[in-house]
Amino acid sequence: MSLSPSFYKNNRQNLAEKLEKGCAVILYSGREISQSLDAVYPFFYDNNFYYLTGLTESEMILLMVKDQEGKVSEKLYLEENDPLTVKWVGAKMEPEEASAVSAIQEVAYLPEFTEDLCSLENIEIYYFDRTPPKHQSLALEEESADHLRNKSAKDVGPLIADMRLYKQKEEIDALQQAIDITQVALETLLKNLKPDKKEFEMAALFEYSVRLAGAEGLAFPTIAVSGKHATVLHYIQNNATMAENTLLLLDLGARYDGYCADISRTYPVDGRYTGVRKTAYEVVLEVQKEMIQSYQPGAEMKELQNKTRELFSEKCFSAGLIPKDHDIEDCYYHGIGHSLGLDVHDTKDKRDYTLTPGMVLTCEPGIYIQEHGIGIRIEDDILITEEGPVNLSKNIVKEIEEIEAFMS
Ligand SMILES: [Mn+2]
Repeated sequence: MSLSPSFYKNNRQNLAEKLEKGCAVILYSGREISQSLDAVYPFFYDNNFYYLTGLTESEMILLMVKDQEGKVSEKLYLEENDPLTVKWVGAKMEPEEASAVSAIQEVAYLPEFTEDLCSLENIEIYYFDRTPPKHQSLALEEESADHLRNKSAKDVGPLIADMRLYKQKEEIDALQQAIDITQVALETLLKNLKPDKKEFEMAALFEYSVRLAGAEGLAFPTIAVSGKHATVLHYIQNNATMAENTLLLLDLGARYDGYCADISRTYPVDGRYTGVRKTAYEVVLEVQKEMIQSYQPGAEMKELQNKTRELFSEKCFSAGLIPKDHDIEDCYYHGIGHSLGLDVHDTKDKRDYTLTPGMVLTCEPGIYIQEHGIGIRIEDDILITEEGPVNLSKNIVKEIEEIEAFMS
């Protein structure tokens, strides 16, 4: 998995342009984390490292230097394969393979990193990635730490976050693939949705179908929650039996070439929307459609949030779901959307966006009413363009008649 080498090369060039003269950037792919004895947690590479290299293995370092004249050089460092580890867990990438993926010409083994770093002259500013998680930050050798003493250290995270917020053609294609695979897997799930099954059967079926359809895995742990537990936003126990006359709230997504789909749908366990569940579903669907239309260039995330609140207040009251003086925050207590990309909640340090062409944002209004024991969320992934919003997940069923027909 990875996009074209020129994509990563361009990203590095764009980053280099943002840097001042006389600085170096040090990025690290991450380390394997021990789970217990000789078992390790599944490794997940640093997304900023991936964005600049396309590489997904542990213990890789990228060193970029912009000298006092503004000349940029880049070099990649890899762990050397040792024959015993190769026998047990397989070989890691060799320099020529890593070079082919990343379009980085100079590739060496890790011990050279310390040497190269310590021999840098006239470089006073060092950029590190301070994006969480902390346990993935690079641990420097003592010599390197000595070399860096009295130099200025900066965070490269915000610079890369600014770039990642705007999606390029190849990234949108990857997101579309992730969404299309999510659709296929969701349809398999929907065909098998019935009362008396367990929530985890639905989650497992989705996860199996996603892999089968060609994704490398999940964008995030699948949420499959029925009935009254659906008022818990990130419920991932998924162990209840699904009852008749309840809804199943699904929040899930496939990951493709590193890019995440993030889709929510709320389906009737027994194939029919009835009673208060139907009323509430209609309200959420109406609000969602109206909000998608509001995803126009120039709109502010804060305004969109306020507008969602107002729409819900008005519609929930007129549908008889809540009393007039009810605080809507009791039933709608999350954001209308977030940026989507290599991370599901992409580019953490930038949440107050002005919507701009090239951004991909989720639109996910939801209501959660304790009194009725219901939670409903509908989420699509929206590309902002000059011509207005483009719903990348428009083919995933959400109209009542379509869903009921599909399940019958
Ligand atoms: Mn989301």
